Amino acid sequence: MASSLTTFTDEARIALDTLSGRATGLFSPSLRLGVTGLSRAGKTVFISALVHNLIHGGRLPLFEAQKSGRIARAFLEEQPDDAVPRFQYEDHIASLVNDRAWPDSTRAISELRLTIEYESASGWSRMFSSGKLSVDIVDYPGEWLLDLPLLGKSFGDFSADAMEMATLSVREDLSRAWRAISAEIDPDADADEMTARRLAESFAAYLKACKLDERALSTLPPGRFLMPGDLEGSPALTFAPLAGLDRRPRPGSLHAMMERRYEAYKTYVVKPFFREHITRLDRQIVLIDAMQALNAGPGAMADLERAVTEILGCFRPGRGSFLTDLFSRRIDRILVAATKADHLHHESHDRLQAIVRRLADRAVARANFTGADVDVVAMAAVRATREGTVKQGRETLPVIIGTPIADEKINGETFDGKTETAIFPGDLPEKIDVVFDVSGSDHAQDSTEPAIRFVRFRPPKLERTAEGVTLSLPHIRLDRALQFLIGDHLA
Ligand SMILES: Nc1nc2c(ncn2[C@@H]2O[C@H](COP(=O)(O)OP(=O)(O)OP(=O)(O)O)[C@@H](O)[C@H]2O)c(=O)[nH]1
Ligand SMILES: [Mg+2]
Repeated sequence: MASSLTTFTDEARIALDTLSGRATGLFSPSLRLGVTGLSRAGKTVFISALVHNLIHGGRLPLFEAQKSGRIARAFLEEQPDDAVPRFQYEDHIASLVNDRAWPDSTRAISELRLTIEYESASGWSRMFSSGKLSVDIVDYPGEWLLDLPLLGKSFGDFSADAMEMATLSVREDLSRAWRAISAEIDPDADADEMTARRLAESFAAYLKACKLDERALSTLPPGRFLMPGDLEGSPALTFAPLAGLDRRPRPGSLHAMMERRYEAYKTYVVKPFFREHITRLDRQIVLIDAMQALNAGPGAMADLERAVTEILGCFRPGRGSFLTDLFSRRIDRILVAATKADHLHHESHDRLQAIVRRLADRAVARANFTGADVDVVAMAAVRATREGTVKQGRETLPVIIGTPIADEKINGETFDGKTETAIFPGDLPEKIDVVFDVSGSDHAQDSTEPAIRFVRFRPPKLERTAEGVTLSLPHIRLDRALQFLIGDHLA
C-alpha cells in the first residue's frame, strides 16, 4: 500500500514537473546552443567574446537585433542544469582583458545561461511575446562527439576501422609502435591486465601524437583516451582495438575482455553524454582550426574534412541511422566556423570562407545527413591584430600588426611578448583546389616555407573611450555568426 502511494506521488511530481517545464518554456523561451570543436579550436574564446560583446553592447552591425537597437539588455543568469560545471566566463574575460593572455584550456563540458531582453521587430508580436530569450550555451569537446559513431559499431568494426586509419600515410609512422605491440599479441590468449594496459597505453600515445602541432591531425575515437577526466585508469578506458579478429571471442580471452570493456565505454561514457547533452541541442556551431590544418598541408586538410563529416553526421542523422531514435529535439541550424581569421589580411578572409564552404559542402554530401541548414563563416572571435601596409622597395605589402606571444619565432627571430610587430602573413591561394589536393601533399609538406606565416599573437589591448570606459572585444564577423545562430529567435 505504502509503496504504491510513493509511486503515485512520484508520478504526480513528474507530471507536475513536465507541466511547469512547459509553462516556463512558454513564458521564457530558451534556446540551447552547442559549441564544439576539437581541442584548441577556439571554443572558450568564442563563447567569452560572444557573451562579452552582447553584455557590453559591442559593435555587431551584422547582428540585426543589436543593429536596430532592439536589444534592451543582455545578462548572465543561473544555468538550469545543476550538475554541469558552469562556464567560467569571468575568469576567461579577466585573463583576456586584464592579462592579455588567452584563457586556459578547458577540456570538459561546461554551460552558461545568457538572457536577452529585446523588443520584437513587428508590432503584432510585440503585443504577445515577452521579448525575453534565454540562450543556454554548452561548451563540449569535439573529441567526445566523435565517439557517437561508436554506438553503431561492434568491437570488431571498431578494431578494423582503427587499423585501417592507422595505416594511412599521414598516420602510419605515428602508429608504428602501437601496431608493432599489437601484431605480437594473440587475441585468443588468456586475458591479462598488463597486456591490456600496455596495448591501451601505446594506442593512447599514438592518438596523442596525432594531435601535436606539426601534424595537426584530428583525433580518432575513443575521445576520452585524450581527455580521460575522472575515468583515468578505469577498465572502461583500458582497452584498445585488436588486429586479426576473425572469430567470436573465446570466454576468458583477451579478445573477450577488450570487447567487454569497449561495450562498457559505450554504455557508461558515450550514451549518457549523448542522452544528457547532445540530444537536447537546438543550434550548433562547430569551430575548426582551418589555419593550422592549412599550414600543415593537404593531408591535414583531408583529415579535418573527415572529422567534420563525422561531426555533422552526428547532429542530423539521416533516415535508417541508429542515431535517429536518440534525438528528442532536432538541431535545425549548424554553423561551421573557421576561427582565428585575424591571422590573415582581410583580402584572404573570403578565400578562407570559400575553403570552409568547400569542406562543409563535401562533408554534408558524404555524411548520412538530412534537414538542417548549414552555413559557414571565416571569423575571429577575438581579433588580436590590426591591418597596415609596409613599403618594401617599390612594393606596398599588406601586413597584420600585433604582439606575438613570447617565444614565438618567425624566420629565426624570437619575440619577447611585448613588442608590436608587423607581419606579412602571406595569402591563401586564389584557386582553392590546391589546398585540398592530396596528390601533391608530399610536395607541400616537404616544402620548408608554408603558404601562410603563422605566429600566435597576444589578445589585443582594449581601447578606452574618453570617459575611460573599456570597449568590448574586437572581432571579425562574430556578428554574422550570431545572426545565423540566434538572430531569428529575436525577430
Ligand atoms: N588570434 C586568435 N587566436 C585565437 C582565437 N580564438 C582562439 N585563439 C587561439 O587558440 C587557442 C585556443 O583557444 P580556446 O578558445 O582555448 O580553444 P578551446 O577549443 O576552448 O580549447 P580546449 O579548451 O583546449 O578544448 C587560444 O589560446 C588562442 O591562442 C581568435 O579569435 N584569434
Ligand atoms: Mg576550452
